[in-house]
Amino acid sequence: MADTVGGGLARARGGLGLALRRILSGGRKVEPALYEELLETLIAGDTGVAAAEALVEEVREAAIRRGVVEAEGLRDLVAATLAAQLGPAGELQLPGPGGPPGVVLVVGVNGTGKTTTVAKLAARLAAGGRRPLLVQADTFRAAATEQLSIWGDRLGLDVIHHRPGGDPAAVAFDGVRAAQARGRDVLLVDTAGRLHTRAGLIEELKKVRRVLAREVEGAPHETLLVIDGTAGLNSLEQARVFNEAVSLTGVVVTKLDGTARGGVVLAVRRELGLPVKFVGTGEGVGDLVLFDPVAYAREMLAP
Ligand SMILES: Nc1nc2c(ncn2[C@@H]2O[C@H](COP(=O)(O)OP(=O)(O)OP(=O)(O)O)[C@@H](O)[C@H]2O)c(=O)[nH]1
Ligand SMILES: [Mg+2]
Repeated sequence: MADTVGGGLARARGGLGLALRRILSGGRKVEPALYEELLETLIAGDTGVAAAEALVEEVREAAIRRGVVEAEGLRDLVAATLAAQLGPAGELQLPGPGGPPGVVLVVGVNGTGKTTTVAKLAARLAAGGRRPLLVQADTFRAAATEQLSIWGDRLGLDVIHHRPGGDPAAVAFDGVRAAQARGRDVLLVDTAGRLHTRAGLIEELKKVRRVLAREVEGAPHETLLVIDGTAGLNSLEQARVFNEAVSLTGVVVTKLDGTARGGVVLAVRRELGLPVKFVGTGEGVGDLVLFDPVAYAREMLAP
């Protein structure tokens, strides 16, 4: 399984990583213009201005302390600073054996990769010995059930769903009951893509969350926002709204394959204080990588 960032995120070396390595090479001297370029490159890579400024400032201070004069000598400092600002790696926090079933609620705007991420997470959990149940609380699109059912067939996992137009919270309720009846220890709850600007849709999501919280102790144990890594910093605004509505525990950034905007992982951490838990690097079921900041930063900056 592509479980290390080095495998799955080898593409971090392209895009932002490549741009950073270009600046920090070629026998250049450390000078103000170089820090300017570093700053501009980070901002162009979607780290957000505040995160970029904080990172460059910290690198500059560390470089002075250590007397670094060659640009290449900055690589390790940039990698270490980036990793520190990204925080620790964020595995899923689910109840262990003997506890209630783990509940993972997956939310986000249209087309970010929620359904695919639910399938990928299920495969990962199953490979780790858990017994997941898929719950399709997207009753908005008829095709949503079919899409998740295809994944369920492929993975050999059951899918709980209702008719299109039904109440998503009722599906969540049935999901919990089915998990108990069938001895499943993790529920992965997919939801309809929704505009963060539509209050009614956000209320519906809150109701799904309330039902899960009422039916399972401590649930949802994870509420993951799926954002599209190519969509730019607009994702942060969405994240704030979802966070307020359903208390996010982490973020999954999808489509980080082949984007120059990988810096969004830093913006998420800095602006929202939320860990990026996983990164999607393709459409296949194995294309989900546990996000490890140290490995990610190293991968980006290693020669
Ligand atoms: N390249 C790439 N494509 C992805 C990734 N994750 C999802 N996709 C693709 O993005 C498209 C949308 O994925 P879905 O999982 O259907 O997205 P969704 O958020 O469930 O969409 P809605 O339910 O309509 O809101 C599909 O074509 C996926 O194959 C990823 O990490 N990388
Ligand atoms: Mg979907």
